[in-house]
Amino acid sequence: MSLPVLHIADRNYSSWSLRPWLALRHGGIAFAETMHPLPEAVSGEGPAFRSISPTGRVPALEIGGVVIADSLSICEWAAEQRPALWPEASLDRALARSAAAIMHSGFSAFRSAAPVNIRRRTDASRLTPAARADAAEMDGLWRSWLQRSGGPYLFGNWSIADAMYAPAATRFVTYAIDCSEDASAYIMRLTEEPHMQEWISLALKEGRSLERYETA
Ligand SMILES: N[C@@H](CCC(=O)N[C@@H](CS)C(=O)NCC(=O)O)C(=O)O
Repeated sequence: MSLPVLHIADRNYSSWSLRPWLALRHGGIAFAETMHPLPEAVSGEGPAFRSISPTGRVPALEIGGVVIADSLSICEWAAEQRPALWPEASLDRALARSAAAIMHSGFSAFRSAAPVNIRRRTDASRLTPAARADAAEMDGLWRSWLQRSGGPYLFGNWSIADAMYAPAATRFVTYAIDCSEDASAYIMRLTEEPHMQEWISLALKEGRSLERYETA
C-alpha cells in the first residue's frame, strides 16, 4: 500500500497542520506530505480545501482512498499505530486526552488574537484581555500537569498532548507573552526538540506572507 499522505497548509501559519505532523514524526510513522497554500484572503465562500477534505480544511490524512479529517482524529490514528504517543497509565492517558481536547475546543480568544506566525517577532500589544486570560489559564494548566508528572513534557514522555500545545508555544515566542518560569522552560523544551526544529526550519524557508497574519 502507498504511504499515507498528510495534507497540510503553510508551515509558518498553519497551527492545526503542525499537530498531527508532530504526532506522525514522533511515532516514527512513514508518510508523504503535500502542502496547500492558505488562501490570500478569507473569501466568504467557506473553507478553501473542499477537494481535499469533507471539512474543506487541512490537516487531512489520506490512507488508501479514505480521508481522515481533523487534527485530533489524525493524532488518534497515529496513536493506534504507536500507542506510546499517549501515556501508558490509564488515568494519565485520560488526563492527557483531556488536555488535548481542552486545546482543540478552547482558548478561542488567544487563538484569534494571536495567530501562529513562526517567523514573526512582535510584542503582546495585539492581545485582548480575553486572550491574555486564555494565555494565563494555559500557563496554569501546563504548570499543574508538569508538576503532577514531573516532566519533562506535560505527561512525562512527549505525547499527543504536547503536539496539541506546540503551536501555542510558538505564539508565546512570536508575541513575547509573559509567562511563568515553568511555562517558559516547557516552551523551550517543546520548541527545541528535533522534530519541532525541523518544522520551524521548513517554516522559515517559506517565502509567502499573508497580510492577515502579519498585521498587529
Ligand atoms: N478543527 C480543525 C481545524 C482545521 C483548520 O482550521 N485548518 C485551517 C488551516 S490551519 C484551514 O484549513 N483553513 C482553510 C480555510 O479556512 O479556508 C482541525 O483540528 O484540524
